[in-house]
Amino acid sequence: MTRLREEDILDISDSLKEYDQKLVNQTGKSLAEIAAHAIGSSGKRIYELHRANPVGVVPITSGEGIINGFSRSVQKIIEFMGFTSFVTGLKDVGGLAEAVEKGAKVVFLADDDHFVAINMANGKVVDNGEATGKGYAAALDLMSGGLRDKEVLLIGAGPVGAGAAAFMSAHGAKIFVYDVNREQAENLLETVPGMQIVRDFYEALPQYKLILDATPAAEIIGKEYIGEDTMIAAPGIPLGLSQECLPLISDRLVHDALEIGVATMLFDVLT
Ligand code: PYL
Repeated sequence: MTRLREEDILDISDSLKEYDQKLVNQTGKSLAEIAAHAIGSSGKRIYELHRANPVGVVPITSGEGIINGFSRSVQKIIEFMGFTSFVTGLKDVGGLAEAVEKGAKVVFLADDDHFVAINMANGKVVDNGEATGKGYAAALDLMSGGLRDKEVLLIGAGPVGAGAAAFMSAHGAKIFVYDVNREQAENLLETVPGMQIVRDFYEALPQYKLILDATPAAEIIGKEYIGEDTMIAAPGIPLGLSQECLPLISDRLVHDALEIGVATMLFDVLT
């Protein structure tokens, strides 16, 4: 899992309203509506049922330690979704205890290997990777006007790619998957009926207008692959597009460091 840098999340808290509007312009739906679409539920219903339950975010010092702004960014995204949320004053075990004592129904916490949301009432655990994949696939479904019977190139068959594949398969997309680790792609085939493996990435790339880039590979897609109707959902950090692509695709590219993943985690763990 790529570890976010402070600069990746620096301005999340202050630009949520602007980002939400960008998502509405691109997909027709808000951040909350995309998250609800990702889990096939009604965001309004989840909000009405659970808005009274506080959500705790616990900073974790293990491994490479705290990322400045990470817990606050997570807390602000949850707050933007209309839920009461707080970052615990204590870290690690003390922080978890503090969250429980403060009545948190859901707790978010991340070390270098896992970022999870835990429903303290029923024990449900949602992983950021799978939720992010579902959230981005939902955004691509909305941005494209519906993935049913459309071909999508899925780059990356890890946890994010697997979450995306599950959503896209359930919504009738024809998925073609490439992973540099062929065995990982083959493993994913077992759980996603009908998906096909792409053998040569750069031979395949020009053939697809809909792309879900779920890899941490940077700048693997150059501007020669961006057509007027290319649409890309890119949960991968760093972004897989080269900088020269951005002016060509800006309004048809969905990409953020945490927002869609956290929003989908919240709705998923409460459902
Ligand atoms: C959740 C992000 C998405 C991409 N990579 C994942 C990552 O950066 N994981 C590390 C998160 C560490 C958080 C640190 C803290 O501040 O609590 N333990």
